[in-house]
Amino acid sequence: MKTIQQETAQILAQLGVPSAAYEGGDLPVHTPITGEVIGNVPVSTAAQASLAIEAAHQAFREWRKVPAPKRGELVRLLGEELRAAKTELGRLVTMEAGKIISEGLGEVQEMIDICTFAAGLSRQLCGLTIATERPLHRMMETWHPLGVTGIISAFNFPVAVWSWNAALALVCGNSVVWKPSEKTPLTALATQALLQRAIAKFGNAPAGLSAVLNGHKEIGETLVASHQVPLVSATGSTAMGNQVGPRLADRFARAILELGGNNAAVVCESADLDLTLRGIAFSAMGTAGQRCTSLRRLLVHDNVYDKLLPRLKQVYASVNVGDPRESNTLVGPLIDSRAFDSMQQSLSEAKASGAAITGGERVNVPSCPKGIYVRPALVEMKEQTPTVKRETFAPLLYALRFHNLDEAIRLHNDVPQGLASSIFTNDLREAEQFLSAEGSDCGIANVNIGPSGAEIGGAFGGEKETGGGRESGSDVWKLYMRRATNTINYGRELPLAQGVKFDVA
Ligand code: UN1
Repeated sequence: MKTIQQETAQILAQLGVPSAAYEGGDLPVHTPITGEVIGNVPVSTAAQASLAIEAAHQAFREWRKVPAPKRGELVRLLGEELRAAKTELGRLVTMEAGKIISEGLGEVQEMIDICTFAAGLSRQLCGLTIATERPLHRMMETWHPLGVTGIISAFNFPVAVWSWNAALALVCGNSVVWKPSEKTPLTALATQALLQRAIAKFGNAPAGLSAVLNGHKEIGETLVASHQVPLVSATGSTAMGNQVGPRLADRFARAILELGGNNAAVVCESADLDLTLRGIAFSAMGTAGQRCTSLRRLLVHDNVYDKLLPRLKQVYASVNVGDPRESNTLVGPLIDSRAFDSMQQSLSEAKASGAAITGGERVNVPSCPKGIYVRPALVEMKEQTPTVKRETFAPLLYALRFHNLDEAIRLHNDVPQGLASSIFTNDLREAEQFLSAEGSDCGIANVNIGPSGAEIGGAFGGEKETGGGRESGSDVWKLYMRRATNTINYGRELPLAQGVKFDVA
């Protein structure tokens, strides 16, 4: 039997990562599966970060001249590399982030999908032609490449979030510099190696087009401070966004912020409870509750609460928690002991406010004694306390009763975050009210599916403390480009707009 270190090294070698990139460095990488060290990654200094940004800036100056559909060809090639390496990269996501196998593979699928999307998009970066008020004039919009795109990503989607940003940035004519989470540098190195393979097949992409900078906060700070980086896309906690957002605003750079969520499901009286139960289970317990979009608040109509909750408790008590590499596991480990501590802190606060708690205790997984495994917690609250309003990044679901939809929507929106939301109902009026301007205040609002597991084709992100950014599909590409409005006079006169007269001759 291979050790977990041997397996990690083997996958990294297969994906083209040289051993010097993960051996002998000073950033230890712990697999949450067993708590063991599976790599020691050299960290970049702030000076190295500045050099990489300078190289990316020079690369941008060349890349912006390459026709967009040609740039799309590079992203298509990246998609091919990802398809070929799906099993290995998915497995590495499992090893480094602790996701179950199908979620590790799903993360890579999300990368493949955004590459397909972006390759098609590379022929559709179109601007409007706008009617002008002046004769023999034409007005139009042109979209130009923006510059170096900085990407700061979190441990829980260690590679997909990079791909949402990088695939769009590259077809838009930008270069990319990536600071991954210090908890997941190996998957970042592997992804960069796959991009390098695609670049080699592409043939003539400028050097420095993409960089990965492993390390700590200083790297992110360098990206945020650099005048050569006109856009930073940052995914992580609201506290991180609070550091990044104002500094970018200070130098008038663009920010795409995808920060904390506190996502709810509203379960109405008419809901299909079988479907609701499955929707809740995946959203609340999938990825061990460590998605930005994880379901954390369950608002249930008084008339169905006592039917739904006992069934849900049964699911919570019986769901398989364990080694994410086992095929029957649905809930893998927490990322580290800090995640466990913050979960326990929230549980004890909830208890003090009179909550009834099912689960939440450590689960002993004999083959992984140092991994942090926990039974997901279902917490029946009397009211929406400050504890409920705070995001706890763990498998923790607060349940609350409501009596009518207006009250449910009030409770739903009464938190600082605004990422994802959902309603379970078979009543058209209720569904439409929830989706209306007076309904959910989130960036994502779903009917009869949970708040998590968004597809790449839509714009992803949310309001309020979630940061307001959007990534991935729809027309999000516009955030990665600069818009020029062009007015062209093809006549011999010079009529001024608004009828202004200014005759000097
Ligand atoms: C995140 O947790 O930061 O909607 C992203 C989802 C995934 C992305 C989550 N597609 O759950």
